[in-house]
Amino acid sequence: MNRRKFIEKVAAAGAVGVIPKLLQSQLPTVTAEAGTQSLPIIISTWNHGLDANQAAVDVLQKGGGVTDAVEQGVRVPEADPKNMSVGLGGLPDREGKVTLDACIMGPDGNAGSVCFLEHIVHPISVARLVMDHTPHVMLSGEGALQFALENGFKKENLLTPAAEKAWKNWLNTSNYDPQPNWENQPNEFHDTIGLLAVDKNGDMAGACTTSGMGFKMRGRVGDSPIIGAGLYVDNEVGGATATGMGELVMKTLGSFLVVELMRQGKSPQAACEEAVMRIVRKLPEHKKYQIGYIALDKKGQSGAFSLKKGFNYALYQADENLLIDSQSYFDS
Ligand code: SD4
Repeated sequence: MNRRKFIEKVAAAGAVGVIPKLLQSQLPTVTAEAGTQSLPIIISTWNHGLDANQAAVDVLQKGGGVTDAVEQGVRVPEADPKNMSVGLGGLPDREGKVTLDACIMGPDGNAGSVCFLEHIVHPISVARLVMDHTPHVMLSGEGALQFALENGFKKENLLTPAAEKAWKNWLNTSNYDPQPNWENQPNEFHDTIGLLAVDKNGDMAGACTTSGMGFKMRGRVGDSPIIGAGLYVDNEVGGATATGMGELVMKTLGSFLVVELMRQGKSPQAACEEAVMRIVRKLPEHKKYQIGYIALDKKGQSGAFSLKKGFNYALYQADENLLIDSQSYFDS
């Protein structure tokens, strides 16, 4: 697709994505979901999802498996030093150390995860190895690093000059006060990437990877590597993944909740809305933060919903890869 056509499509998709503030009783019913979509379909969080989706599609088109596709997809933002919220170049914790969280799930129900991992550009591939080659689901910190190094990963400095500068700047106030969408300024900050795929056979996998909240406390682990919080995939039903303030997602086990709501018959859209509403009802701190969910079911129906305006996601469907503005609970 040429650049102009692509931009027009983004603009058209964005135009339908903004809705006024929603009251709980007025949550929209999305109707464009009936029937089975043409597969494969890939959905991922934020604008870095466009390139990630493309890398995932390339794997599927070459005959690769759906788990390979999601892994290869999220490796793209992990390797991008300009992306300050995933992998290389991610914002550090308050001590200036970049610590990464990632997890992956495949169609067989298997899962792998790493958290508080330092010095490795591709935590998602370490999580994949944990899934495929250990009796465990999650490795953390030193143990995860040791496992990575034993398996041929290279130890690297992940703190780029730009991230170091941002950290030194932050030290002037040392005030941990994440703002909604603050990591989503074009060409500078993004956010966590979560990516879900359903291949032409209807098999599903998902991956999620992040450097977590910038300037977090040392040792803090977010939702992204927690199976059921930042990511959940059940090949009988569908998958979901989350971005935003991880503590709220963890307190409600958001991605598992979305998948269970789909299992009970809700559409991916309605399930994402209900998971956001769970946070609104239960956690008063929701007013300060952003949360975004995306979901995909086995038939290729997709949905997304966020607390605040400003969340977007990339959807690859029927040979088109579009950036779409999510509907949100608040109108700002
Ligand atoms: C976390 N959920 O560590 C991640 C951060 C994130 O957009 O998604 N930022 O809490």
